[in-house]
Amino acid sequence: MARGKLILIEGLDRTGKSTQTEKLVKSLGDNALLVKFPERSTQIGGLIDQYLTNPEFLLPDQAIHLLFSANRWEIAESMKRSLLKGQHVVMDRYVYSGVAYSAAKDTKGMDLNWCLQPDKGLLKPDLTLFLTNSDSELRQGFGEERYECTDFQDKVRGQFAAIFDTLEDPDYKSKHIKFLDTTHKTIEEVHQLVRAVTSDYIQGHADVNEFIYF
Ligand code: 2DT
Ligand code: MG
Repeated sequence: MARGKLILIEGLDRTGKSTQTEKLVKSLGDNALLVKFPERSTQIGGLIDQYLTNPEFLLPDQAIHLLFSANRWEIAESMKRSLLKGQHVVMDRYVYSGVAYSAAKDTKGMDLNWCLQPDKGLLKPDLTLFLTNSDSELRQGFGEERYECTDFQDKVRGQFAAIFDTLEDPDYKSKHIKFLDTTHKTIEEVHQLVRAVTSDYIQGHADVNEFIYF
């Protein structure tokens, strides 16, 4: 039996990732599973949730970085089992967010390469849809969590660009990463795009069974 595909929707805050991952999973039917990172319901996820929601809950930048990665490792085996059973797994954020948000802090020694190391060996997405949006109203209305402010988001945007321009393998990038500009598009229009790109990929790679790893 063909394995399922590992599909990732990535981007900055408020670009519509959660809405689009939910709609994509629904449109793929019974055969798809949604995984959101950070997964806040696990023990490690509980610590991450406290860090994000409570400004007084302090952790060194290195420590919280490793917890975000550990949160992916906690779920890695069960994700792989689902894929092997033929289920598609659709993720809302993953390794690229892990690297971009931490590297955006400019902490000494925490460059892109350092940030990627703890995720080495995790499954790499078959398809990443990176959502960008330059609607100006998105620059207002951030929530209350750590990282949700315009200055920091601008730094994260720069780090995402650096990952895709300098860190990621160009051959992998051209085959497995698609950039979708959602500016001035409705939720439904973006969904149709996401759906089209995803079904093209799934059909075009139906017989590919080997996994790719970070
Ligand atoms: P949500 O708003 O999507 O719940 O994310 N983050 C996320 C990191 O700093 N490192 C990671 O590895 C991941 C997956 C992005 C909460 C915040 O957590 C950040 C925003
Ligand atoms: Mg958020």
